[in-house]
Amino acid sequence: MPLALIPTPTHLEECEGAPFRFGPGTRLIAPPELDGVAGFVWAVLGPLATVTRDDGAADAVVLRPDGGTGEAYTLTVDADRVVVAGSPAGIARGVATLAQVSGLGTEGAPSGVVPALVIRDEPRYERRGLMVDVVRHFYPVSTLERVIDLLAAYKLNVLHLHLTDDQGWRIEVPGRPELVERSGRTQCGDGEAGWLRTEEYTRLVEYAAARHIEVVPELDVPGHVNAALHADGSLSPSGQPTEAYTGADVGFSKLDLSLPATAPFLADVLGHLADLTPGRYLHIGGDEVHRMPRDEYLGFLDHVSGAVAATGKSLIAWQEAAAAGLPSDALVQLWDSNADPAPVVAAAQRGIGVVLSPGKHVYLDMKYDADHPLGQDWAGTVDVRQSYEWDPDTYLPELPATAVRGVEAAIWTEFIATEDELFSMLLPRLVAIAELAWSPQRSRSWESFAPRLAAHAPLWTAAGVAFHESEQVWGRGRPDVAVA
Ligand code: TNX
Repeated sequence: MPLALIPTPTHLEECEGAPFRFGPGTRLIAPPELDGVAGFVWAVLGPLATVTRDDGAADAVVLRPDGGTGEAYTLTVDADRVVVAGSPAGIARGVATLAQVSGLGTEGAPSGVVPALVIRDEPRYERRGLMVDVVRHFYPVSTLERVIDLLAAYKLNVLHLHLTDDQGWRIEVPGRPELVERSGRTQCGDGEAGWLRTEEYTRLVEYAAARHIEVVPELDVPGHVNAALHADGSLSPSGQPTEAYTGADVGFSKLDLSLPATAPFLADVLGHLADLTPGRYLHIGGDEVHRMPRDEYLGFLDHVSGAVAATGKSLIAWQEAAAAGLPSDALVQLWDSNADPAPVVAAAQRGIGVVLSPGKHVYLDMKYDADHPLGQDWAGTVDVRQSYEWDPDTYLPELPATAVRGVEAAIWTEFIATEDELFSMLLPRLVAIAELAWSPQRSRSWESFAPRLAAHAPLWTAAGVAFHESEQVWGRGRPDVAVA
């Protein structure tokens, strides 16, 4: 079987010469500005002796910054050396490719032998992400680090964390300890949840940054706020804390900007999230506010837009917010395959970028098939092929292709509880979406992708993460699939 690279690279040339072999003497040559990436390199290639200066000797993996920006990279392998060239972010993507070419030989087993080749590669979209709902069920740092490892392995570059909702509040805010103390332990059902302490969140952001992955925190307002109203009675018109909520309904809670406590609450939380965020964006939610008159909703979004601008960040919001007068540096995230997309198209015509998360393709809380025990099906069932076979540039024909800034998968966790359940919903569909978001449309096909995907299963097993053996990929209908 040929090299089973995912995402398939823009340009790949396999060369005639002898392969490179990792051995006990193999050194890593990484200039000091790549310090942050070195930890990632060791994690995927093993603990190589590392030096900062290139003396030109053989038996080396060379990380070579080329002064560029963006995520393009070149990977050149011959018998003597492996060279990964690009910007620091590009080098991180090239290292992910190197991990695959040295791990997946013809038998699909890790070999440490890298065939002579030249790969020149760059992403199709600038934003390629995953949203994880850590509210409906909570996942600790250890699980989220494993999720980041998965993103890095498949060249995704955004982890969007849904941190607040009706059922719980998952992030400490200085001066407002009641948010986690009163609302940190609840989630959907009766299990005990938890929250991310400031040090934990910071550690997670650093772990992601070493892999050139941006963490986007989401404060979901003005709806999905029962956990805040339960923690702080002054945010409710009655002045009394609401009851805790552990069901799976949406759309019943809201913030009230006419209360004196509301604006300071927003300023404090957004200010803190901005302090924790090296990236450019904060996500302000804006979805499913079913009990608020339209004018009030639009006024609220004006206020939040100002509050985000005051932090120096730009905002991202779910598609409902497209109807508001969002600033031109905002992004909107399309999710509801059943809703009228006209406001999103109109916002794009005003220059606002769009991230595509269409439920019927990339909502990874949807069941694989009607009998699947986990998740839900309001956007339909979503098997691997349904995640893979669509074109973001033409998904909304009215949307100018330049407005499409990227693709983000989402996993909502009302009906997904354990880490194994989480990974079995991510894998293998997230890997399909990673290829969709990185590789040119013309070089993708399901027929090429399915056997490559099957060849990756041993890597997931080696990483100790669960996956769903979809019939579409591993079924008896595909006798040509080589599984190691
Ligand atoms: C819609 S997608 C929601 C979430 C639910 C999800 C379940 C979006 C912006 N809002 O509150 O968890 O459906 O699939």
